[in-house]
Amino acid sequence: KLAFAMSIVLLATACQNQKESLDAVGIMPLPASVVPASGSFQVNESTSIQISGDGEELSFISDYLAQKLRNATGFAIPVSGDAGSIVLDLRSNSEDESYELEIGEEKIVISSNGASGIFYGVQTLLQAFPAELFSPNPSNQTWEVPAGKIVDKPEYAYRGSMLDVSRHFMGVEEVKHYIDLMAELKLNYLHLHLTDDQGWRIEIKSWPKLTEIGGSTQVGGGEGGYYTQEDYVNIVKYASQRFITIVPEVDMPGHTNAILASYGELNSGINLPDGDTETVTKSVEKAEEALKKSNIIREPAELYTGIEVGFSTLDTDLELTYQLIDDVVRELSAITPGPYFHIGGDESHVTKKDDYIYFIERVQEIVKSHGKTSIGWDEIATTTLLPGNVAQFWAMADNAKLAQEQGNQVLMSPAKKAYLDMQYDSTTRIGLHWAAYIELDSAYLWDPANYTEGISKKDILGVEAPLWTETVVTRDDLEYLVFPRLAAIAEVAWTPMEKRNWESFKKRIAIQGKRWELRDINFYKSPKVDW
Ligand code: TNX
Repeated sequence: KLAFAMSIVLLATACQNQKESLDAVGIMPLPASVVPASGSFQVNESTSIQISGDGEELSFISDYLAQKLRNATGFAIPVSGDAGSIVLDLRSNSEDESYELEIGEEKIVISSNGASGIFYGVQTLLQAFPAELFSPNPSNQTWEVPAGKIVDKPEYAYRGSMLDVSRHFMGVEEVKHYIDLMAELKLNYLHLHLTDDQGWRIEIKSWPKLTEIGGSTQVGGGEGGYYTQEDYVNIVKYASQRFITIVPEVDMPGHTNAILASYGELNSGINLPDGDTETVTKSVEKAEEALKKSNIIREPAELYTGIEVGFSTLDTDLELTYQLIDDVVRELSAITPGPYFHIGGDESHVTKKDDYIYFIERVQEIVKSHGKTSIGWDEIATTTLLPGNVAQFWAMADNAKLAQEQGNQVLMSPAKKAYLDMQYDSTTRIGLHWAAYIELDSAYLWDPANYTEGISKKDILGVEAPLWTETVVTRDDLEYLVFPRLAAIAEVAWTPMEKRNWESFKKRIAIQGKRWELRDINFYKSPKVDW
């Protein structure tokens, strides 16, 4: 009996020890190095935060950390420049994203040469606590983190996601909610797909009808919406405090029906949403003939609320087209502090090849003249790219190669792995499946540097997971498609390939699932995981 009781005690201690080890707390994405030590740090009524270093960024980060600790624990958690038990040590002010996190029994120190590094150290620290730390309500329990040391840095510089706010509009609060969840996964770029056939979502003061008319509907015929420039500035600021850079996209020359519906004088009439490819091609030929023969009467296209792609094009011969683009790029660049401007360039099926090339090369110059670097979907690599511009690989390996051969980098978003709008399996209630069904393991098990012939690590700027929203209407819909796959993509982008491991991910994503559940974040409970 005694032996039995003792073995229970031993087992209990063993379990507890195991639970308390820093490499078993479920850090997402997995850090480059974790060395557990014995003992733990406990947050209590005397815990405080000390900041060492200057700047608005550091004070934002310390408040961010204090707020999360206060919410869950109910303790005061004061912040000061004097002594404290949790030290945020910003050693210089570079762009450095790497950090060290040392957890001792008396003290926690997060240090980095860059504010973003400190922010990532904070994210890691929060995940080292029991999952209840993520609950919006205080709970009565011991708040311990296991001791040890983490040294961490990202594998890729660009770790992103995209929201298509054109097909279904998402308000400022929804975008901020998404930014919060991205930041926890150490993602650092949010690409906003601001325009498409179904809707124009950003105020342009010199072309007001883009939003008045072009922003007035969406897929399914709902009321649509748009961001004022003030809203956009607000999003940019909220994101940048969380070390996320906004990349605005204006998709062109295809995917432009909303423009052509707003300003008839830009419409060549090659803009016919109905019919199969053959009918469309014939109609295009007819429209072109009419254009050549006569002074065609330009009139606005009809607003479009379906989900076909590839039927619209800007008129690449028309000077007014470039006047519009110059104004749009100028106004949007002025309120975009990040380096990139995304010019779309995908699926321009009714733009003639030569016209497409002329157009993309000219638009790259416009973007450059406003101080930005162009990113475009992989089709833009069929044109001459300006140095430093980026091709976003989504479907065509040949295009990725064309970019690489020109000495330009590739952003990896292969539709078969990284598309968040792809269904998990044939029973998923929303989403599409033209590229693949993407289960959680499939989203995790790939190596960007070994995915496409001829594209290796040095050619890759980073990884981005786009969410197209043809079928995404509510916040619940969004969360269901995004989670847990966004965590898989975040780890693909953050953690070196040789450190990644599906078995480890599986355990950690179950813990991450608890953190989401406590905040009512809807996610797909993949049968591959023991939740
Ligand atoms: C293709 S991916 C598109 C989008 C659609 C998406 C749906 C890409 C560059 N273009 O217009 O929304 O498929 O999955």
